[in-house]
Amino acid sequence: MAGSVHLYGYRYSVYSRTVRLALLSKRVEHETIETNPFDELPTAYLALHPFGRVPMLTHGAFQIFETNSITRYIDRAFEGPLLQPRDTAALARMDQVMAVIDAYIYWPMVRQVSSHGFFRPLTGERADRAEIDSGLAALKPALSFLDEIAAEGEVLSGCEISLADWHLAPMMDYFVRTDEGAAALASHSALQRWWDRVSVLDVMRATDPMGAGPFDK
Ligand SMILES: N[C@@H](CCC(=O)N[C@@H](CS)C(=O)NCC(=O)O)C(=O)O
Repeated sequence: MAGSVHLYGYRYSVYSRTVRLALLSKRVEHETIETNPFDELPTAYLALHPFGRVPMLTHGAFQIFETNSITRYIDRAFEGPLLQPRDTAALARMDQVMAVIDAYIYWPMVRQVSSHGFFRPLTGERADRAEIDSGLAALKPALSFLDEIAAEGEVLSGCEISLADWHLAPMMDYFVRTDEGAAALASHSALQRWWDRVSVLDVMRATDPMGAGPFDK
């Protein structure tokens, strides 16, 4: 498949950052088109993404949405370091971690704890303590699960990067900006070790949504 690559994403979106991390890891030249899914979206966008979310990727005439489909596509379509383990068990772990993140982690970590504990105070919006507490409670089994996975070492080792790292890292980055999130992570030692290694990588810095650079290459 030939053609230029366009990422429709929103600067503060964790899933958009996941795709950018995959693109940067593979050194794929791309253009980012800032698309705020919380604003009214253009009809042309909705025609391509009927669910009105970000991210969406186009590569030449090909277009695809759903983050885990996009990142797997990027890994297969472009040269560069492999982001999916060759080993069957490790690949299954990667798939499992990404599915768990989507099903059980995104909402409490991002939309509850980080939104109410970090974003709303930053922008002067009313934050709801009950949302933070409910998110933290929901995350207890999820953090234990991730800690076991990190300790097992097939993925989330902090050494061999896979798509599971890029699925989780943007969410963790917001979570640890809250006192409660940082404390919760610190009580899961293998997961904390993973974060200590991953959070300092150049691609993480280059995609920091709160960094000085605009949401571009
Ligand atoms: N299942 C989608 C989820 C994408 C998603 O929820 N993106 C958020 C931004 S991180 C969004 O577009 N939210 C807009 C909304 O909830 O209306 C994927 O994996 O790409």
